[in-house]
Amino acid sequence: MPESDTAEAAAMLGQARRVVIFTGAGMSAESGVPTFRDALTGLWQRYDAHALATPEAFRADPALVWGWYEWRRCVVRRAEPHAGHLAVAAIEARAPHAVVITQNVDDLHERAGSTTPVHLHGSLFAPRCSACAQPAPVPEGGAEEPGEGRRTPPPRCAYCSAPVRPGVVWFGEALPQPALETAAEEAASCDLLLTVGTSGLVYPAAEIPQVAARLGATVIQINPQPTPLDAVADVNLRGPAAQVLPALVQ
Ligand code: BV8
Ligand code: ZN
Repeated sequence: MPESDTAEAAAMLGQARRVVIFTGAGMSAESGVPTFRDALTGLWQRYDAHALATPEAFRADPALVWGWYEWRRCVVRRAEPHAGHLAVAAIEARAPHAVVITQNVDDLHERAGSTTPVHLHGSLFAPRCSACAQPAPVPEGGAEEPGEGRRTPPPRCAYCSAPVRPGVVWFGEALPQPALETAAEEAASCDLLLTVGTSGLVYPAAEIPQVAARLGATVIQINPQPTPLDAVADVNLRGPAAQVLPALVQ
């Protein structure tokens, strides 16, 4: 990746007044949290993430779906934020106004010091009742590396004893309105959007960088691979988040 691109991106970032940092699963990859499309490694690989991350899958086999999320929470608990997460927190602290908008359901941005990232797709750490929506306690520990795609029966709601579900947004479910509204407002009013580690394929989240570009914001992309966001990026930094992000805040 040309040094000049990194220097140009760092200069743009240093002059920006209102910054959005939009992150996807690639942001967590170097912390050892598999990207969504790779989130079915090992013994889970017989399943398709897009099929498993749905209300239908949970209704059909709550123990399988709950077991998958338990395993993912266990992976996140063992993971550490990397230098890229710390760089994002530094950008937030330095810019006159900055907000992290993430599609990720892990807590690595929080653990790196980012203040209140907007979670468009919920969190692994906010289970709730599948019927009355009461928040449920986060189970201690998580499934060890699963055996046969290890089934773990979900806990029962303390109020209505319906099964507890993961606090994430599944395919076919609406995104939380407050998060979506905040994200849309921030994208519409920012002068720079930094998109990191997203394939830009999942909607409506994928509209966020497009709104910013359409309304004249500078868009910087960090991704080792080409994505549909190449078309709107003013600067395309072809590299991994943990390497590229720290170079932007030196
Ligand atoms: C909804 C939580 C309607 C669960 C997730 C048009 C408009 C609206 C909806 C649709 C539409 N077209 C299609 C839809 C339906 C669907 C959709 O978008 N489908 C896709 C597959 C086409 N959208 C929905 O269903 C949404 N709901 O629209 O509901 C509605 C409205 C009103 C009322 C009722 C219903 C809900 C979508 C949210 C689904 N939940 N996550 C969980 O995690 O289990 S999405 C999930 O997939 C992730 O959160 C993530 O957002 C997404 C994957 O995207 P990425 O984050 O980009 O990750 P990915 O693995 O794809 O890519 C990783 C990238 O990182 C790659 O580019 C790679 O190159 C890069 N990378 C790798 N290593 C690194 C790196 N980058 C930097 N550094 C590295 N080291
Ligand atoms: Zn309940």
